[in-house]
Amino acid sequence: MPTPPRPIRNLGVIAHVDAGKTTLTEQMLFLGGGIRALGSVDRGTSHTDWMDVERERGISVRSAATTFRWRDVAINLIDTPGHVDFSAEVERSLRVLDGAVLVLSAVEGIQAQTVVLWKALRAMGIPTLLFINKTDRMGADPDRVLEEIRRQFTPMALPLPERGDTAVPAATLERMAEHDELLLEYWAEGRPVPPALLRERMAALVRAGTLFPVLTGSAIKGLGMDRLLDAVVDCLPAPGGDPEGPVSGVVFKLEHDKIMGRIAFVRLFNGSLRNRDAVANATQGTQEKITQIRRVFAHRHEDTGELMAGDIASVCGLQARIGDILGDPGPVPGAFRLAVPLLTVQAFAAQEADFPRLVSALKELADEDPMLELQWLREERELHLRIMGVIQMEVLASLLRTRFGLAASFGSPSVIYRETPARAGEGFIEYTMPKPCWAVLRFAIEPGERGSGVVYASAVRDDDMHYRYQNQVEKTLPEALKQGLHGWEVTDLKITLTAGQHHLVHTHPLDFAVATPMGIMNGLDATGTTLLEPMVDCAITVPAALGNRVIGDILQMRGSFESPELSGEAFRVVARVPVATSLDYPTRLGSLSGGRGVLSMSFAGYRECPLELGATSPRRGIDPRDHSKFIMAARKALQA
Ligand SMILES: Nc1nc2c(ncn2[C@@H]2O[C@H](COP(=O)(O)OP(=O)(O)OP(=O)(O)O)[C@@H](O)[C@H]2O)c(=O)[nH]1
Ligand SMILES: [Mg+2]
Repeated sequence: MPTPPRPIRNLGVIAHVDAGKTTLTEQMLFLGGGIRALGSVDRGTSHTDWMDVERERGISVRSAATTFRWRDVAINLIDTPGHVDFSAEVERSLRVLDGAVLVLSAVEGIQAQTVVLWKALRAMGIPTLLFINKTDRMGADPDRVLEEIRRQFTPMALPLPERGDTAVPAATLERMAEHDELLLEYWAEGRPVPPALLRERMAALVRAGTLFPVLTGSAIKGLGMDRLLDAVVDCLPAPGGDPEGPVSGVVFKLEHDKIMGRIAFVRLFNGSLRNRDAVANATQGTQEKITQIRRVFAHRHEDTGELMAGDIASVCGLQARIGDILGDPGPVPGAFRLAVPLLTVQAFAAQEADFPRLVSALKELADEDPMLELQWLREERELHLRIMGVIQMEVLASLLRTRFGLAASFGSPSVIYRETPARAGEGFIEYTMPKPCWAVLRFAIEPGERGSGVVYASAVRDDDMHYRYQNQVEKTLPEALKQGLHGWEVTDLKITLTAGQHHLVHTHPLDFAVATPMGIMNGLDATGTTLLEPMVDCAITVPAALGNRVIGDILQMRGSFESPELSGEAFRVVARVPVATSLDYPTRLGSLSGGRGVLSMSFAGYRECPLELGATSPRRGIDPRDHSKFIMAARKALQA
């Protein structure tokens, strides 16, 4: 029986857009013998950017997973996209990594998305190597970037000593000694540390997430690649997990194959899977059947027939969605939210006759990627999707064309607002008619802090309202909060169930699911709601002469900014602006600055917005405030 090659590294390459991740990946595949000839992102021939739209645009859109070898270690490498529109891909990949290479440019240094990614890596405790790329470019200054990293990220970012190095800088040793007792002894006694010991302690500190080795090089010229790969093998952890244990895995990526259909990329944390195994999909509550397990190399795959704990492979036969958990959810790390879709957009078929095909194509795409949250309004014949940005729209159009042979277009995107209670208030519902039914609920609703989401508690005793009815209220809340007074999702609030009553005879099992939306809407009517709009942080760099113009733009977009900086010929400012007013700013800045402006954006949460500057969304379905109609519809839906 074939056993997967061990040891393994599950490695992610992560960075701001254009930092050189795919170029670096190409070099690693080449050195690892995975490919015979180097491809290039600029000529559209790299191995991991294989989608048409990736090759046309020269950016990565999907995470790509491939395996190669370095010093007898199998490296499962995930090349992630850097563009913020595709943050969801990064988010999904982060869940399955044991280690990461965070790439920075030796010219641009830390960029907006680099900060976001660094925070995510630290929050998830993923051991990280830092690679300062593009040292061949004019204006490259790796020392300055290292200083930036130390100042903004961590003082524990240390240049990795060369293998042959015997003397480690005293400052480096001192830093390490703060976290390592053995090294502390050497340092205190002023004794030189044997190089082998030093390397071993260093690796241990990296694996503990305490130390962050910094390497430099040029991916395009293939400089610094061997050292980086050595560091991956020497310093980053091998996966744990017991192949004999109960199965536990997660689907982090889906591909579509003309013959095989849906192919799921699975990282297994525990247990083993084999061809023809049945496996429980814990997320969907279904049983799935595996038809084939493959290991993916740069441009071929091998039918390995088996996947063992700690490893990554592609699995055919599953109907899973991205993010689904197979088997035991216990060992699977939670997902770290990098971004949420901020825009909604309507899709149109170029030929009216293609509408039904467009519906089924988008259903298939949304089934693979739940983030799209496809809404099909049958009566209106409308299709709405949630997206991160305009580039994602182009990608969807291209997918519809290449995979489904469909010509489709999208309307102009509109912002997804939210709502939050304007003040504290109470919601009440007595659902006792038309019989048979009995559910009485009283809620206290209070505004919560920005970003706090929905906090729910019950202050009702079991005797008054059976706990399974209380559970039903809690389960119904997300649906009840999907549309507030202005049609947007209601968030940042505290809801307390202060009173509730069931009836021993009259209460029907689903009465509280019908009553909850009515009680909540009654409460929102009492509190009123404030509109919230999504914001982005923009780091803008332009030639000094354009500084005033940019400040004017920021104010006009209803933005605010902090301490603009002038260094030499460059004007730099960090601004926070509404998504609604800044959608086309990348294009506007481009033409204003003749392409010399640099702009990076990252999501900065939601903030209050006057209703007249925002928008309302038409209600879908029946308003729970229209009790008789709502009750009829809800009963019918719940019975179905
Ligand atoms: N001069 C120089 N250019 C590089 C280097 N590495 C990458 N590039 C160039 O930088 C651009 C972006 O490279 P990619 O490898 O596509 O960057 P990426 O990080 O994968 O980009 P996304 O996946 O779209 O976020 C291309 O034009 C590369 O040729 C390098 O070391 N030196
Ligand atoms: Mg790329």
